[in-house]
This record gives sequence, structure tokens and C-alpha cells, in this order.
Amino acid sequence: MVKLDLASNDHQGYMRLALTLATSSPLLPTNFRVGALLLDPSTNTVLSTGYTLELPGNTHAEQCCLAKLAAAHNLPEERVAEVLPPETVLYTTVEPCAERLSGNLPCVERILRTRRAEGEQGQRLGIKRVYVGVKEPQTFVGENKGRTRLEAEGVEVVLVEGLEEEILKVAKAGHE
Ligand code: HJL
Ligand code: ZN
Repeated sequence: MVKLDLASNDHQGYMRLALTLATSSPLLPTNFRVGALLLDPSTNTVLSTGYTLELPGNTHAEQCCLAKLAAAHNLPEERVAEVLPPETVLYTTVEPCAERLSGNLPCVERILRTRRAEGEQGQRLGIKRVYVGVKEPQTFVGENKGRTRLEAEGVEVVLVEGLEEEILKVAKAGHE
């Protein structure tokens, strides 16, 4: 957990931090370089960070965020909702994926899975809002339905403007 000197409404500041994370991702033609973080805005605490291929295997940035936080609490990723503070939001430089060429579980499903958990008082847990830097480019799966699918399930998706060019440059580096 890291408490930063950013206001909880400094969305561009958190997106910039996610972009910095993305630059740690290896350069490969087979996916984008994405950075992501989980924030508890009630305390301004970054709960977890991730970038594409940070964890072993074919791992996405959002997936790494969730899996690392779960592991820090000795839980499998499927149970991460149990340790998410109620207001937790996700920042990701690229819209979460709804489909992966590899057939691995898309990040949208991982996010929605956190919403299916129930707290001890029967309250709904999980990620209720996702801040996104850019829509996924059409390179791999054409039109990504990530945003639509999240919104259909009641997760708010907010586009953070102003870093699109830099995000895409980092995301696509290694594609040629
Ligand atoms: C997001 C990531 C990442 C992608 N998108 N939001 N975060 N790599 O960390 C989306 C792209 C998939 C391809 C290939 N990339 O990654 O559509 O091999 O990377 O499962 O569809 O699929 P795999
Ligand atoms: Zn993904």
C-alpha cells in the first residue's frame, strides 16, 4: 500500500502513474503495454499496481493488479473482492479487454467477478468504477466491447482525457 501526494480526484495524476507503470512492460508485437492500479479514494491509497506481463505467464495489467493484491492477502485472485475497500476504483491506461486472442479469461470478467461477491452484511462488494485512458485499438480483436459490457453490468466507466497520445505510443511500442 502506498499513500501518495495526489488528491483523490486527480484522475490525470493517477492515469499518469498507470502510464509510468506501463513503460515497465516488455516490448512485444503480440499485445499492448498497459499499466493499471487499484485506488482506495477514501484514503488516497494505491492498493496495488500492475503492468502487462508483470506476473509470470500471459498476464494483463488489470489482472496483475488484482492477482497481486489477492496474493498479498494469501487469497486466490477469484477471492480478491473480500479484501477490496468498498470505494475501490481501477485506473487502466487501456480499456479492459472483453476478449483475448489467447482465450484466457478477459479482464472485464475478472472485474465483474469482484462484483458478484457479498460482504458479511450481504452488501455488494467489488469494483464499481473504472477510469480508462484510451479505448482499445482495433489491432487484435477489432472493436473491444469492454466498456459496453462493464456498463451493462453497472460498473461506471470514465474516460480520463489528455494522455491518449502518450498512452498509445507506450501501448504500441514493439509492434513494428
Ligand atoms: C489491456 C493489457 C493488455 C491488453 N489490454 N486492457 N490490458 N495486454 O494488459 C488487449 C489485447 C490482447 C490480445 C492478445 N491487450 O493478451 O486485445 O494473448 O492482448 O490474451 O487479444 O490476447 P492475450
Ligand atoms: Zn485484459
